[in-house]
Amino acid sequence: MNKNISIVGVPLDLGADRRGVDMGPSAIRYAGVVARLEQLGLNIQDRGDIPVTRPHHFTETENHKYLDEVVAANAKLAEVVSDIMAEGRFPLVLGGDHCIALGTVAGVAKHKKNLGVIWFDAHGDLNTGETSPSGNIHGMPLAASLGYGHDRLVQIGGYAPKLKPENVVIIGARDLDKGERELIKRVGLKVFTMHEIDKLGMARVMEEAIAHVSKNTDGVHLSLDLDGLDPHDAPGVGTPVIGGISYREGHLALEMLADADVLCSAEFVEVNPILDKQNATARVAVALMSSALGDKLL
Ligand code: NNH
Ligand code: MN
Ligand code: MN
Ligand code: MN
Repeated sequence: MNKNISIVGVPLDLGADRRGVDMGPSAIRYAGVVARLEQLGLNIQDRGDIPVTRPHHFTETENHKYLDEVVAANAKLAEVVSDIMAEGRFPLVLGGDHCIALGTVAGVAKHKKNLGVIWFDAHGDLNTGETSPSGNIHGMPLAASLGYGHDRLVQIGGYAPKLKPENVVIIGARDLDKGERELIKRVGLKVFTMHEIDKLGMARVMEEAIAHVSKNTDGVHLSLDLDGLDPHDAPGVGTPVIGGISYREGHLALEMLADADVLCSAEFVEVNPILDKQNATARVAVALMSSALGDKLL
């Protein structure tokens, strides 16, 4: 496993309706991410935050809220993440709402022609401007990374598509919009909904998921939306959905991922300290990062 980790924060909340997720990077740092990962014997470099400009007023472009600001921040993020990869380090990106996956994936996939992705989320993030019920870009990054949606999102980083559908799995889905279900069927995406997790158990789901994303890929990116967890364990998220993955199941999933030793990059998104209870969600995020990066209980 790559022991050289570079942390980058993205204080951006314009992809979502609830304000406050822009404070996610601060909350996760406050929860002790650097010290916790250093304890694992990792070399941690904190590169600070991507500069994000405050909008002067609300804008909406063809059912995309704050398209200019989202594109600008993600273009910068893609460059920084690509630089980290070029240095042979592991990018660990702290969100921010999930629209930042546009930039992270663009930066990572530049160096991995067959990138595998584990998308841990209550949602599919497979909307386009045509299908989105909200106009929020955080519901679109997986579609855009696969080449579907607004050209300015699809082309972040200057190339497209970033991902092949057969290299992606979604885990934890329980709130999929109509257009998202259609895209899943059309491109044949592998999705482990809560139904499969309940029925098969997390261990079996992760065995299958890891096998799926490791086949014919040259690295795996973990995109973890904290709303994939149950709101009981991760209350500080903008769009909580009951019936999610437990804290323990989340740990098991990421410990199995660490054991498989396939990750090349990761991002933890949607931590909203305003909606949180005493920074619990940021602390859960740090605990899960630690599991994903090799924490052993013994
Ligand atoms: N599917 C909804 C939308 O596109 C909600 C997306 N919200 C998320 N996604 N938090 O992970 O607006
Ligand atoms: Mn998401
Ligand atoms: Mn979500
Ligand atoms: Mn653990």
